[in-house]
Amino acid sequence: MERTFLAIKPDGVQRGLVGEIIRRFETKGFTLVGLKFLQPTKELAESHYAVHKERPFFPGLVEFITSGPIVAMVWEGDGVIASARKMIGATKPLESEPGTIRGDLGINVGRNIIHGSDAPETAQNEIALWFKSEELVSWQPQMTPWLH
Ligand code: 3AN
Repeated sequence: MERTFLAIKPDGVQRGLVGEIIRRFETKGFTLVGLKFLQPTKELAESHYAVHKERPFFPGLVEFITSGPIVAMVWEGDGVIASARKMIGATKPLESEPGTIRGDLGINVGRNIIHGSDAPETAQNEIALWFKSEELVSWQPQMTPWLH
């Protein structure tokens, strides 16, 4: 079953959006398999955003993501990587559609509330970076299978 890495960034936590964001993925029908609350180290943030190392916003991005606690999560379900990206919305909040997390809740590109893996390979790498395998719980909700 497909898995993705999602993280509620410091702005999402500071603004009290943790419950709202988790609710959206739960009610969509995805399954939570990993969850932790932590303040990332500089080293972890730099590894996570390594692809952006040469971009001008990289130092500010690392400083921001290490500035406060975040909620790191792994969610599971059919097509969860692409579906979560749709639910998150475009990177630039002014391009993100209403109905998406960023479209409904944010207006600033540097403070865009949530991160979601963009492809199967990045999902695998990000899950391994943020979670030990024993921190992930494989389980099936005991509900009508078509719901999930
Ligand atoms: P996404 O989070 O939608 O996958 P990426 O991977 O292009 O977006 O960028 C990673 C993060 O870098 C974004 N979530 C955003 O916080 C930050 N970022 C991207 N572009 C800019 C920018 N022009 N100015 C400031 N921060 C940016």
